[in-house]
Amino acid sequence: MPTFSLPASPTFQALEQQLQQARTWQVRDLFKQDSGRFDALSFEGAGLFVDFSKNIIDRHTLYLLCDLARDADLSTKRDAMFAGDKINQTEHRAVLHTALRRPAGDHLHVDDQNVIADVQAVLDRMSSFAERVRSGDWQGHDGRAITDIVNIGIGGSYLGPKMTCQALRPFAHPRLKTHFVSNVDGHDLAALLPQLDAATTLFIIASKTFTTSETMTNAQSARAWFLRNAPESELARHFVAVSTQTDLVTQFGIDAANMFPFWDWVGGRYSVWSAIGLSLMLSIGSEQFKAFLAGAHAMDRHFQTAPLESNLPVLMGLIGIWNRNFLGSDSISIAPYHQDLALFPGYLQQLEMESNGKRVHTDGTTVEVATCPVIWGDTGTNGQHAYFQLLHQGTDVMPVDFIAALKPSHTLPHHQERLLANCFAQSEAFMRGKSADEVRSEMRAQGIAESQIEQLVAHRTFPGNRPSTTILLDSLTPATLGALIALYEHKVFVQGVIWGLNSFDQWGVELGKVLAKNIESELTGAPHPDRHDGSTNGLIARARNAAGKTA
Ligand code: G6Q
Repeated sequence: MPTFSLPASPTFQALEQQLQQARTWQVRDLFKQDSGRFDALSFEGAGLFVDFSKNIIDRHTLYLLCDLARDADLSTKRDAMFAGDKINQTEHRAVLHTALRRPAGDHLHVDDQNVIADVQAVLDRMSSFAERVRSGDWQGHDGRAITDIVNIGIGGSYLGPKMTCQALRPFAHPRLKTHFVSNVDGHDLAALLPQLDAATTLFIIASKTFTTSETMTNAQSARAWFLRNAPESELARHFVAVSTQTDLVTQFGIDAANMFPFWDWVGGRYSVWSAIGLSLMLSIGSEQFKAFLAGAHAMDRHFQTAPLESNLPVLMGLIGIWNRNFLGSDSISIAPYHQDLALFPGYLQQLEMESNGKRVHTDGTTVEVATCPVIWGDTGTNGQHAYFQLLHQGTDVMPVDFIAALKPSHTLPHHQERLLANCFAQSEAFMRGKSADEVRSEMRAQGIAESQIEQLVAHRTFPGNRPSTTILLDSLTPATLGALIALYEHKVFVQGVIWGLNSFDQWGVELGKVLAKNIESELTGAPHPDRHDGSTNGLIARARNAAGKTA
């Protein structure tokens, strides 16, 4: 299939013309002119409600953007992903995280193998293991039940499990504490180990390749710590693995019976739905984990079947293209108004920036337009008291994704109304702004002197017209969390298609890994100044001095 080029597409000129008009719009005026705007520009699917109406768009903009998606043959490319075509061309792999959430009994053949049956077989094994640990039937070496689960993994083998365990903490098993160690920095593991009792701790070594330096270093240190506290014969009760590499897992000393496999067609950042989600299943139980998968599957079905014009991931992706490539914004702030989603912005950083942070098309030619914006953010209301100043009055316009649940999972009075009021007020303020005249009359009403008003008026003016999208969940449950993550996954897919990228490789993380290996050998052995520049040699020398090594 030929690579799509955004500027060469038939609809590009029409969108450029639309942009000329859009530059004259004030969204607050569009609401006054069109009483049906909210209903026309908000959509529902898979249990989520998404309000796009505070973006700098009108109905015709969406119509043109959907034409752009048709130019790019989005539907055919989407169907190819779901069918298991090898769309990750640089790694010759299918991209089938969607198969991980399909119902038992479905069929999907990849290389003559029914992958749904394989997925279900692993899910069954995970479920029976999780239920044994949760019930206390799986015991540590002195006969006590497991109390602490430690997931050792990094990147995609860390961010998803940690984010989802936190998001679903109201569903967590009361006896099981879940911990995550990812950083090769020994401060990470060293801070955790004193809190653990080896006899009641279960380590999950989560690594697709089982060669990742950070994970293997932490796994070896955890193993050594365990063996200082328990006999080697007990290792099998306390270490399990999630990987695609049986040989490496057994070489490490983990029983193959305690390894939960997955497949090369599951990308790291799309792997929380696979056995990589074992820590989540241990925490919330297999039934809730299946509800999480079902929520994502509902979003998959919506993405596959809803018309482009009301398809949530399609519209979210296309409005992101409009903001990035036409209106020129270069970052998106993610603002979850739900404390349990505190790690969601960080999770999306990997999902979006590792997937679409690229500068060549699938055929190796250079992309002519800007690709993935910077993704960042923190929970509301905390962000309001920190960096929202810049979002309201800074020189750059940064779209915001607000995410909120209508019903809380706590029972404290007053909090929820205040939380939602803040969420809705922020999107209103970004859109509406406050004109100089409004500032003046407000200050006059407060009896402030004219001279003081004129001193302050520019400071107290808000430009407004700053775009945002609001995503509402009924409440944060395994099903709605699954749908929310899948919404963003498919948004990333849509944008990858429009930019003509392979969203499923990550060659950009390789160079640093190779250089780190060389430098490590120079920190432990002899230096090789011929390999480096003056700065890198200088830094290596300082580290060697600090460690007492001679030049
Ligand atoms: C994600 C990347 C990356 C990966 C980690 C961990 O898409 O591939 O974040 O998940 O590098 O890899 P392993 O699971 O192989 O240890």
